[in-house]
Amino acid sequence: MTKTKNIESIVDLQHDLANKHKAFQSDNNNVSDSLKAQIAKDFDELQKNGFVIITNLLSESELNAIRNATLPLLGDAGRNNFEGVMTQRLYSVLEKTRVIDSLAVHPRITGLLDKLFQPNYLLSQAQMINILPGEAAQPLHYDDGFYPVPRPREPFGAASIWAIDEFTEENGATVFIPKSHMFGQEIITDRSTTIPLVMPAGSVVFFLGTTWHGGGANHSQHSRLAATCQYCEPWLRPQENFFLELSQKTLQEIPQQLLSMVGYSIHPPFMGMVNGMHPKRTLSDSKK
Ligand SMILES: O=C(O)CCC(=O)C(=O)O
Repeated sequence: MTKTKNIESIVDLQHDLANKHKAFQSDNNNVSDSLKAQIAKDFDELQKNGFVIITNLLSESELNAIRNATLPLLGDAGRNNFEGVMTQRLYSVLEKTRVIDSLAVHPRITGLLDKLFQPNYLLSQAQMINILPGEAAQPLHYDDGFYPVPRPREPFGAASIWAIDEFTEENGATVFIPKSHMFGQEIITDRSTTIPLVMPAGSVVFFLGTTWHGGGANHSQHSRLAATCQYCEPWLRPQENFFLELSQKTLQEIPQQLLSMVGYSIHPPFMGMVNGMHPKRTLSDSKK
């Protein structure tokens, strides 16, 4: 029989009360000193500019696997100029293919997320974005603006954009306003202070949910494919409803850390519960 826990005050409720399914902890014991140093350097850059570029993380064969699995799944172009009328977006990516799982939980990314957010932070959404030739620039925005809390403030979210094709100024590299994570409530439409994040295929830009950015115009003859993952604090509502999207088959196949990130985790003491229990208890078979 499990020992009964004694809650003396509200402070005790902030701790992990679960017996069996403890909070997901990134495996810091297996992180080498050089990886820790890289993550610390990336984090400093992120705090300074609101974004950090990490180059050449994916091999040519990984890039080809992502292209081969996702390009055939892309459908019509977007429904407005924010989605992009010349941009194809693939939603519910995790239910359709396993090829971006390792990007979502890449150690260079989770190392930064561990520093930014509370344990059991969540994936907020994942998408493929294919900007076609002729696309105009996307309106500037910041990604956690739908949480109605005035700026300046700490970010509630953060995101990665992975260059599956090379990002060039011509083909629609994402544009960013350096240091804009510190801006207040002003609405930015002027693009004169933006810079295009030119990077080789296989690189990623990671940025705060408060950093102003937007997709670039594609003046080239070729499409520009990217994979993007957005993350948020574990006490916020994610944009994508993974509970309705992901089948039991997918839940069995994805890595443990991703399972926690799509909502099979608890923000202590009870946020995320099912029938008073940890949500992992709803899983069939092995991960129960
Ligand atoms: O595709 C890009 O470069 C950026 C897209 C973006 O920021 C978005 O759709 O929210």
